[in-house]
Amino acid sequence: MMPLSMTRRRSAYRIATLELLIACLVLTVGCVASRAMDTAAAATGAAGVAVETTDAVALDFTSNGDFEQDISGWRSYQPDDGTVLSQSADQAYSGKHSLKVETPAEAPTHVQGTNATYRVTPGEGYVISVRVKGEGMAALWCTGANGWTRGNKIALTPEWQELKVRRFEAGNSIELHVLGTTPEKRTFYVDDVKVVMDAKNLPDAEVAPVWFEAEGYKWSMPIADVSASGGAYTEGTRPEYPLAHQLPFPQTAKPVYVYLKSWVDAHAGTNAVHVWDANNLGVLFQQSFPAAAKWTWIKMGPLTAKQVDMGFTVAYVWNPPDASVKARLDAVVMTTRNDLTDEELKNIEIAESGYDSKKR
Ligand SMILES: [Ca+2]
Ligand SMILES: [Ca+2]
Repeated sequence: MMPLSMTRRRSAYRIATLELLIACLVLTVGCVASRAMDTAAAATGAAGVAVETTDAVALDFTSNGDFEQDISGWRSYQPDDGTVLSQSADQAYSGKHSLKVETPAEAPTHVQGTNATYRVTPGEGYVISVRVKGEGMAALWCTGANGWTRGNKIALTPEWQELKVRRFEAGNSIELHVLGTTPEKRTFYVDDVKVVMDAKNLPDAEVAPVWFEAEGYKWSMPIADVSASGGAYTEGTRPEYPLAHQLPFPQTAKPVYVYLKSWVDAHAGTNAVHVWDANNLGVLFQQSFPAAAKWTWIKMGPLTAKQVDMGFTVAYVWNPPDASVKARLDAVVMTTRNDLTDEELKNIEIAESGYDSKKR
C-alpha cells in the first residue's frame, strides 16, 4: 500500500495541477480563503481574454446607513429585550453621528443588539459591512429567505473595526443584525452600514468535468485506501463535519453541477449534503440523498458562482445523528454538464482533467 504521506503529496500535486487546468479552462481559482470576500480581482476567460469583475454597485438603502439624519429603520434585536437605541453625536466613523446601542444586564435572549431590513434583488450576492466600536463581543449576522449567515465574533475596542460578511440572497430582503453576543450591560456604536451587490461579470463558459481529490483539502480526515481514487478518501464521524473545506468553485455564469463520490453508511433515517460558504458562515445549498452501502455518485446542483462565490465546503448530515454512521467522500467532479453518467465519471479524460486515470 502506498504510504499516506506519499498519497497526500501526490494528491496535493494533482490538485495544484488541476487548479492550474481550471484556470486555463475558465478562471483564476486563486486562494479561496483570502479571496472569498474580495471580488474586485480579475479572472481569466476561456479564450485567455481577461474578464474583470465590475465595480460594486451601491444599493439604495431602505434606512439610513450613516446615521447622519436619524436612526430610522433600526430596532432592538427583540422588541422587548430592553436594548436602548439612540443617535450619537459623540462617536462617528463617517460624518458626525452613529447609532448608539445600549444593552441591558439581563435579557430574554442570549444575544442583544440592533437590526434593520434592507431590500435587495433576489438571486444576487451581497457584501454587507458595518463599523463598530465599544465594549464586549460583537458580530454581524444576516438572515433572509435561505437561513442565517453568521459572521465571526470580535472583541470590541475604543477603535472602529469593520464587520463584514458575504451573503447570497434568494429572497427580496436581508435582515442585518449587529449583535452583542453575550447578555451583558454594555454600550457599542454602529456606523457606515453598507449593503453592496457583489456584481460579477463572468464568462458564459462551459466547464468540462474536472476531478478533485477530497483528501487534498483542509480539515479533511484522510483514510488511506488503495481502492479509493488517489489512494485515500475523507471521513466524517459526525454530522456537519467538513469532508472537504474550501474547494474552488468555477467562475462561470452557467450553472455548475458538483458530483460527489460518496458513501454514507446505511441507516434508518435521512441524509443530506450541505454546501457551506468558504468561511463556513452559512449553508448555501442543501440536497437530500438516499443512503447506500457502497460508493455512489451524488449529483448536486445546480449551483452558481453568484451563490457560492470563490469556494465552498462539503459536509454531510444524517438524521437521527447516529454515532455509528460514517460519511465518506472520495472525489469531487465539477462541470456545467448535468448529465454525466457513472461510466463517464469513472473515465474522465486526462485531457480534460490532467489526472492520470490509469492510476485511479
Ligand atoms: Ca455616521
Ligand atoms: Ca480520493
